[in-house]
Amino acid sequence: MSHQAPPTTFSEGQIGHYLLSCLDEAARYSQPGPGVTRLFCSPEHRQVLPLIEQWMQRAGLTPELDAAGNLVGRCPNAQAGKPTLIMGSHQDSVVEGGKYDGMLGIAVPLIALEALRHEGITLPYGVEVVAFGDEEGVRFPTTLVGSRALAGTVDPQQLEARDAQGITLKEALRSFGTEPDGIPALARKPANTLGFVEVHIEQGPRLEQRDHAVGIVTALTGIERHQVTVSGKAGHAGTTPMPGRHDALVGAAEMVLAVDNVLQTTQALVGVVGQLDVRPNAVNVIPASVTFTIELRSPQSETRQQGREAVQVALKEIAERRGLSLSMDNSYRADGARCAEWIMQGLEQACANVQQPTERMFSGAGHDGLAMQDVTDIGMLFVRCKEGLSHHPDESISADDGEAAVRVMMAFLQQLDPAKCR
Ligand code: HGY
Ligand code: MN
Ligand code: MN
Repeated sequence: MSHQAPPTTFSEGQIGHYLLSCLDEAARYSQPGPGVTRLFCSPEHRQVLPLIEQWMQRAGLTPELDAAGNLVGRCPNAQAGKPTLIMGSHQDSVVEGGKYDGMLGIAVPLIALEALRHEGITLPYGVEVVAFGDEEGVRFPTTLVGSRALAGTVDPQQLEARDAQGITLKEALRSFGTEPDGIPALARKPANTLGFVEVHIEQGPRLEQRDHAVGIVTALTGIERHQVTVSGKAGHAGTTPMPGRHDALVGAAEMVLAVDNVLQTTQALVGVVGQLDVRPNAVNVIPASVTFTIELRSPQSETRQQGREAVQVALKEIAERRGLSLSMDNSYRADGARCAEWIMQGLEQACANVQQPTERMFSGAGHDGLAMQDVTDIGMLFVRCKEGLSHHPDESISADDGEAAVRVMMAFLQQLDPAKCR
């Protein structure tokens, strides 16, 4: 498949359209169906890599697939071991997601580097741009394996997590052509890492309300995920008397409402029950068991703990009253992250240099910075998205806003003084 050719000049207006055409192309690498579905270590993940490799080469980087399934582009200075700025975002999507969540943060820094290269500008420090393999955590109950590999914080237990087909994350990496035993060696050295800066769509309405193309992120929310299993007793839907049934789905339904009630009534806590599976899932059988996920999000870990405990009490009461058994296992937890003041100020300076008004803002979404905070200072630049919509096929950004993000990153990269990072 021939890839979108770069523009001959990176003049006003050209960059935005080039960016959107690159992202349109990347979106083709998806399972069939609405929007984009490209999961970790999937055929679609494999198929999109040559396109990203080409973007990296145009930016003057050498691409390499690492042991954790990340595609990493490094410039000669980074390869030579100079202090390195890491940029990038995730290649994976949710199910029937949009074109921009993740992939925008891979394309923007690469086009910024390509445009600087086009202008004959070389940077005095190293740069890496990473296409992280797994940030959404849709295929496996765990996530951030790619960025945790760079931070040196992958828990070997994560590699034993199984997808819906029972394949472990470790097996999936091996079938993908990488060797997960090599993950520990991927850890970056804090002393040699200048910082991690990610460009991402806002996935919310505030930039539209402010009528700003870009925003500076101050902090990322903390997230925890739990797998709940409710077990009752299967039986014949027509002959089993209603009283005395142990219907796992009716119990789970009451539990889902109880989770929602905790979320609605606990200050500064948000979340969702996003996945629910019924067994045996037959039209005329009383459900024997139900598994569902609970996500709790808050920048304060005490608030998440308060919510978690309230949920546990509520679910236990429902299970006992309905004669059901219950398990609730924590499958993922990431504390919130604060962005570094020097990166926020650097991005603000860059926005001023390219006449982009901007303000600071909190991220209710999690990102790879939740893992990268363990190895270096982090920062994020948000880009306006239409109606704040994300995790939806209609996710969209304008060419002008995309161009604004590229120009901010070009200015940020040119003004960055490695001696003054921290
Ligand atoms: O779920 C999130 O916050 C992110 O989109 N992975
Ligand atoms: Mn997402
Ligand atoms: Mn994302």
